[in-house]
Amino acid sequence: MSTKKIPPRVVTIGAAQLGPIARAESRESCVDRMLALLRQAHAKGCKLVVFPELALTSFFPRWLIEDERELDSFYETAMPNPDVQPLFDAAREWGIGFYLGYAELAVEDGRKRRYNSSILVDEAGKIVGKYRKIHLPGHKEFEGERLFQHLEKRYFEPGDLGWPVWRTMGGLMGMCICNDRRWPETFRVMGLQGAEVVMLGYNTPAFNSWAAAHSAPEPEHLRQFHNHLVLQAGAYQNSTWVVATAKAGIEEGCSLIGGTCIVAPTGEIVALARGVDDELVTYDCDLSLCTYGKETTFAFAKHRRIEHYGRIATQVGVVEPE
Ligand code: ING
Repeated sequence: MSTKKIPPRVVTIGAAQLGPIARAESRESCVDRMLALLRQAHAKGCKLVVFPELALTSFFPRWLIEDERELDSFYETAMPNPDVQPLFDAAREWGIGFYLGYAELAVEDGRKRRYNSSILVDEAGKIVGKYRKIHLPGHKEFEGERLFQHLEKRYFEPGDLGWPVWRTMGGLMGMCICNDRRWPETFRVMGLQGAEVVMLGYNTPAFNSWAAAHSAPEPEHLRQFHNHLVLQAGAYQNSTWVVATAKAGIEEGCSLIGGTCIVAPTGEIVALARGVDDELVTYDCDLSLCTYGKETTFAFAKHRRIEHYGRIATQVGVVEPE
């Protein structure tokens, strides 16, 4: 049995967690905070840095915002734009790629389209690809009994770009956003494209405002357990690295979980943020570690039986037997 050694393909990756962003906080302030983390990442030899979901604003879906101009103020109408240009410039100067989550306001077919989006920028400061969040949690209409709203279904349309995987920065890389991580289909669609790194940002309230309003049981510790459970499962079941970065801390009175982490293709958490403020965690991710799982347990071509998977792609909700 030839013991051919797979040559290492190490990419040092940083997960750049952000603490709370105030409702009135400027884009400049957010970008300055991210530049400080990018500088730390540069000092640690990172080639890729993952920032959170909606990293340029407070998590505004927690509020009902009825004035359209005020709502528009939370979105970016161009990417890059003068506010984020310093991030692109530093990335190019230091040769570091990055993932940035933001609220996207696009005009397509003469109509305003609103998405919860992310971009992947390479080490030359070039936008490699864009992703628009597909699984939107929460609700569309104001729900008075909630302690705070979660109006992502009001402020965003479901993404229309699928889950692409790009060959960039020395590997096969894909993106998703927050709630997407709870759905195994997210990781599998990228796994079926050979993903070696799946990166994502998240804003996850520490407690469920609906459950709290209905005194339904959901202990806070479950939020962190479920966060890591789905990230580790996604990594293991698709033999890919997963980098997940929180916006954390008490943001406008709403507690957001931390738990920013880097997960190996084995499903093990190899780097974990300790606090709930701005914090960088890094790891030397050897992308060749994906190969073993992709060639054995999760050699999809060898083991998958798609003739039995029909319901997954053709049925939306539950259909119970008679
Ligand atoms: N936030 C949460 C998330 O999926 C949520 C919403 C929390 C849904 C807990 C279900 C359970 O982490 C975002 N922004 O999707």
